[in-house]
Amino acid sequence: MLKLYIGNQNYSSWSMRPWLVLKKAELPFEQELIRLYMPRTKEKLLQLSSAGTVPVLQVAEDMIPDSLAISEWAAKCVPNLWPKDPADRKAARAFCQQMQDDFAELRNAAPMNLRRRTSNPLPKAGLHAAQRMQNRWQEFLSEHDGAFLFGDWSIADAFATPYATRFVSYDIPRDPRADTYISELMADEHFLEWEMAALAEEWVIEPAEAVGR
Ligand SMILES: N[C@@H](CCC(=O)N[C@@H](CS)C(=O)NCC(=O)O)C(=O)O
Repeated sequence: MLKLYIGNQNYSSWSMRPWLVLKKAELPFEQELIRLYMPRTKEKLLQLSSAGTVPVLQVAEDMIPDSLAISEWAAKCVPNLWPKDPADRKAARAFCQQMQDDFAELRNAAPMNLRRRTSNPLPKAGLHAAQRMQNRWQEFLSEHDGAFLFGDWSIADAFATPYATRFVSYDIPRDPRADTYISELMADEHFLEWEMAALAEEWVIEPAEAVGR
């Protein structure tokens, strides 16, 4: 049996990614939510793994932390979670790594907050990162037929989804092709299931709400 530990669904962009991957993989899993930024949160997270963060996937006695490591584990069970073509597969992996390491200006200027709707303009650095993000998406979209970055849905799209929500929440300007891609991700049945749970949450993380006010 698999168990995925996640953070608040309204805010935890890292948790959303492997959750989407496991859903697409049709691997049945239980989930347990650990409320972030509460007095005992860190202690609970450190009991799960030395990373001290969510997501964590429990596979029997093993604990796998990190959204990309969990996605790689799922792709061992269901290989078509990565694109078929070897060059695409390499590019998709590099893209996911970049989604983790890069774009901090966008993450900081527009933290994932699924309830949020604002049209206050982002600071320049955030806008610039958002443009770089769109350019990256368009690079892949223009090279492949289909609605997703590498044609069919792949882990790369799971890694793009939390960024796509920021374009909607913060009304970030986007090009028509990027807009179509964002709409596709936002209409995904599994994203909608996650979003519904997020919208039902009543917990508020003030520092995230204060950004861009
Ligand atoms: N690189 C990690 C990042 C995980 C991460 O930063 N998770 C946040 C929640 S979205 C967290 O657990 N924060 C709690 C903390 O750092 O105390 C991944 O991809 O899983």
